[in-house]
Amino acid sequence: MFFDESAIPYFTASTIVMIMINTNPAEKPKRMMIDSTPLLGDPEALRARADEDGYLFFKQLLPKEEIHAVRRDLLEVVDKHGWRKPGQNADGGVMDLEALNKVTEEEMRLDIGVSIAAYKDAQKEESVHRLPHHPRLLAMYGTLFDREVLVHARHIIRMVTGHQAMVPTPPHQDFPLIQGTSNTWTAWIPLGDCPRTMGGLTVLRGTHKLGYVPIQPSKGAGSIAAQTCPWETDWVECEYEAGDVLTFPSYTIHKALRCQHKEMIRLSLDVRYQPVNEPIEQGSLNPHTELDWEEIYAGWRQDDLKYYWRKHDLELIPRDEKYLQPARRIC
Ligand SMILES: O=C(O)CCC(=O)C(=O)O
Ligand SMILES: [Fe+2]
Repeated sequence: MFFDESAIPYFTASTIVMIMINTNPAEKPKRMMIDSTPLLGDPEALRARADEDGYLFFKQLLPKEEIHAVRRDLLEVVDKHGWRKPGQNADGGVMDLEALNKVTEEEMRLDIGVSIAAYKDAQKEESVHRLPHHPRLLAMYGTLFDREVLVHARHIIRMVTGHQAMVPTPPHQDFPLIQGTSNTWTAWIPLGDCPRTMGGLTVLRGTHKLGYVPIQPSKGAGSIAAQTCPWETDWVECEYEAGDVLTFPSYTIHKALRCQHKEMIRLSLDVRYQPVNEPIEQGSLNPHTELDWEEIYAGWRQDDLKYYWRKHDLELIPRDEKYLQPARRIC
């Protein structure tokens, strides 16, 4: 060791080794998400963690089997459209990219990963609309908000594929896209195991404190990118398993990692939650596709979740286009 450690009292030996290895900041090893499950019984500590980090991660919040049931419903849709390689079990996500690449860019939903027609079929699946109301999710948000929880109705079903026109979701805040109260939280729910090489979601820790960050147009889901400053590098990552849940408030900057397995489909849900007594942008109660609720509900077996939000006296507010106008961020 050529450092005299006694001369640098604030550094431990391991810190010195880290500094020596990480001469290039771009190579800094990524921090992994902290599991907040132990805080679920301590609301104050849970809120303090959320306030500090701008995200909460819960290992195995949801039963794996329930996640896999939703996954299978969506893979059946993929199968119906002829894009899944034959010879796999019902959970297998290997795609026939040659078949999928026959779908033209105009026919694609590039924010999703499959065709407009297939996405409509996916949106009709009852299980997709039931999972967001899982008692374990409602209990977690009830603890976090300490108020009655409203589940937004517009769920996004990511069916991210290696279609030639797809690009990973760029860094963004959800606020300009969702609006309503900034106290709206996104749950990102992987529908299957999603290691980093599969392109899971990563969060820029602490950015919830920035407020609204000006946007630039971008390729990829949402079509907007938040501009980050050079020192904002604290991206936290995760090796997600089916049953894990990530959640963050709507100013937190996040993005998807690049999927390194082009032939695999990455299935996940984005679901939003907020306290019921705060304003909601009215579009958050519409389907995330060109179908009306009656068309979505047509094949459902149960009625309990149809128009569930109508039982609340909600403060509906219109969408404000100013948040989607490009502007430069001064760092
Ligand atoms: O799954 C993705 O690629 C994007 C998800 C996202 O941005 C969200 O859940 O808000
Ligand atoms: Fe997002």
